[in-house]
This record gives sequence, C-alpha cells and structure tokens, in this order.
Amino acid sequence: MIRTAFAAALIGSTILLAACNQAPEAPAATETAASSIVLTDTWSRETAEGQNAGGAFMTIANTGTAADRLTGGSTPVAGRVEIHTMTMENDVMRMRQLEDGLEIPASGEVTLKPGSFHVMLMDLKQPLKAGDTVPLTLTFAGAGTVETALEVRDAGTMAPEMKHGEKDLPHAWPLPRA
Ligand SMILES: [Cu+2]
Repeated sequence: MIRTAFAAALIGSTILLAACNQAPEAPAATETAASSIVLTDTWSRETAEGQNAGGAFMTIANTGTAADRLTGGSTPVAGRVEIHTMTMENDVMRMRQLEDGLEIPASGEVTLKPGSFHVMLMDLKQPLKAGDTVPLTLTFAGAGTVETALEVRDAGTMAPEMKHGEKDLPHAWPLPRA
C-alpha cells in the first residue's frame, strides 16, 4: 500500500517535471521581462547649487514581445523620482508628470532626452557634479526594478535638437547657473 502511494507520488512528480520540460519558453513572467529591458547612454546634467531637481536621460530598449511601462524609480541623491514629458503650450515648454508612466513598445525603444521624455530627480539632496556617477533604480510594470548608473555631464550638454530652438531653452529646465 505504502509502496503504491510512493510510486504514485514518483510518477506524479515525473509528470510534473515532464510538463515543465515541455514549456521551456514560459519561465516566470518577471524573469522574461527583466532581461528584456536594456538601458543605454544613461546620463544626467550637472546642477547648480540650490537647484532642487535634475533630469536624467537614456535610451530604453524593450527586446521583449510585450510592451512594458516605466512607472518610476529611486536614487539615493533625490527625494523622489518622477517620469516627465515636455510639451509646448503657447510657445512655452512645460513639464508634466506622466502619472501612468511611459510605455516602452515591444521590440522597440524610447529615448529620453532634453526637451522630451525624461526622468526627473526631485528634491535633490546634493548638487549633481559633472564627472560624478549617480546610481538610479528604475521601476517597470513588467520588468520590475532595473539598476543603472547615470554619468553626470556638464551643464552645457544639450542634445542637438535643443540647440536650434533657442526659445525653448529658458523654459526647458531650471536655469543651470545664475
Ligand atoms: Cu521634468
């Protein structure tokens, strides 16, 4: 009797194993998603003394087959991290928090850059200095947390597309220097 039960249990686990082996392409969802987000060119711009927020920029690629969503993050240098977009309203560039996060399409990428989508480091605890490296953890709806580091660049660093729209500049960010 006991033998039979043991044998049945053995068979049961064998079947379970077989079932697992048959589905190698369906590991835990978080595992799949975590490896599908790739961050490149992660950087931030140096801030002036007293400037309480700074932008972080990067390219976020999603190599997965499902869309993902950047929802927030954290860093030791700021009180909180928000996801912002920038829009033109009556000739003035305005930042707005994306309450629902930023979608990263499947097999696609989104570039966060000055004048466009960006990660906002709010309530800075210290100025960001050129040459520093700032740790940043980003949170994705599907991929979970992804660790990265921001290279802090000179305040004069501008994406080329910001240079020809002079009127945008004063409104784009808190002025870097008095
Ligand atoms: Cu912002």
